[in-house]
Amino acid sequence: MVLERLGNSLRGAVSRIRGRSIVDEAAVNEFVREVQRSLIEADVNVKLVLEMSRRIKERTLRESPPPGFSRRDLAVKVLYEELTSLLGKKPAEIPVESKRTNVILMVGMEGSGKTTTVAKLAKWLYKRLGKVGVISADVVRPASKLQLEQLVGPEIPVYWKDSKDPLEIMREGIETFRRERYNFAIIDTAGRHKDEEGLMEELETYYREVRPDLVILTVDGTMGQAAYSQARAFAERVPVGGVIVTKLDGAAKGGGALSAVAASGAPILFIGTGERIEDLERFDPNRFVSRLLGGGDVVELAMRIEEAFRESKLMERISKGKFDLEDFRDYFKQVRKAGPVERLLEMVPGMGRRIPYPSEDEMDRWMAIISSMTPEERRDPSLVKGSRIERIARGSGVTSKDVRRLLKSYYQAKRLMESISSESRAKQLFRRMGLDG
Ligand SMILES: Nc1nc2c(ncn2[C@@H]2O[C@H](COP(=O)(O)OP(=O)(O)OP(=O)(O)O)[C@@H](O)[C@H]2O)c(=O)[nH]1
Ligand SMILES: [Mg+2]
Repeated sequence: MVLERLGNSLRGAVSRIRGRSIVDEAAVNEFVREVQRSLIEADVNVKLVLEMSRRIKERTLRESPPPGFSRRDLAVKVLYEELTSLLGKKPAEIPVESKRTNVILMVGMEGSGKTTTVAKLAKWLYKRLGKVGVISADVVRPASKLQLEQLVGPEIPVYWKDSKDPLEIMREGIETFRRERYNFAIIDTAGRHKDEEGLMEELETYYREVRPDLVILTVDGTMGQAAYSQARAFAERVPVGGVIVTKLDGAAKGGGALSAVAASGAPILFIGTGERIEDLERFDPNRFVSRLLGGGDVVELAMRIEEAFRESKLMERISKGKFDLEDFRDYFKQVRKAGPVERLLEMVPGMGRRIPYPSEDEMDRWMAIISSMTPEERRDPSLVKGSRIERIARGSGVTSKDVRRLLKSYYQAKRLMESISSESRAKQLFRRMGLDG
């Protein structure tokens, strides 16, 4: 498993705080210190660690856990979220055009894993997205052609020619793959040091002359937080579209490398997790952190807390009779975002069973209608009548009948939610009295 040590110590911190009976400030401090130690050991930048631990502490102590959850649970959820944002936002897209040969230029320091990664990526793309050719343009190390051929196997052609001019090889290689309508051409280049000005200039020339669709930088994961200045140095010279952090298998400093690359602003596309051709994984901070913390358990906890937060906020508004069209819209936005309908309708207990769920088209219309209202109308739906209905219908490109239908659904939902909310309050009361509602 990637980042074994870091994962172990973070999981240790999580299980210790979850095992405590009382989670007070001292316990949170202890938890945060343990997390700090784990991250610093993995070579994450001290400043980043301090900022992050301050946020964990503050959020865990300040936010109040939603009903049914403890501060323990909250601490774990906050850790999950903060680690995820330490590693970047969401997985970056691989920009590809379907109708022509996409050219990818692989760059990176000497020995960072360019050649190996070109082969891995070629295989990855070949399996999923079409025909892939590889261009061996490393004239410093001509053996890299053989290295590539051995790695990619017979399905993926390697273009090479006996020339001292890398640009000539690149151009002719691209031309060849274009003619044969390949979907991708991936160029392997020679390793270069960021302080070797001449070589960096050469890289700029490659970029200018070849105009690749995507420049990918390989960064050696064993270098830890030094990855930051490396990623920056390359990005200052050529537009780096994505980074592949290599050698994360067994890299003690891998956490440092990943967070440093994320901090440099470049999206991490993949990680390299071994020497074999299949050891390449798409990088998604959420999934990565969830695995680091021991799998679905923690993520599920985080999601349940998130839902409980939303639900309790909504319930509070409902019980105060404040459920307005903005809440109505937020509710459906949430429903949509989180996917499978059945699960979501449980967000408000009982709601799914009693409100007919709108079709996607209808939901689009509802969203458009609500957007055409003024904020006052959204907050006080009783204002929406007469000529206002016609204005809103015109503004959102629907009929006034549609607007009336939306209003009807809203009032239905409001009544229903109010009755559920008083029912559940009655249930809570019964439970407190020792009766089962
Ligand atoms: N364990 C492990 N080893 C890797 C990984 N990626 C590359 N390597 C190894 O790192 C060494 C250098 O890899 P190359 O692909 O040759 O690196 P390069 O950047 O092309 O090197 P130059 O062309 O000399 O600049 C090789 O021994 C690879 O097998 C990885 O993800 N995990
Ligand atoms: Mg190489």
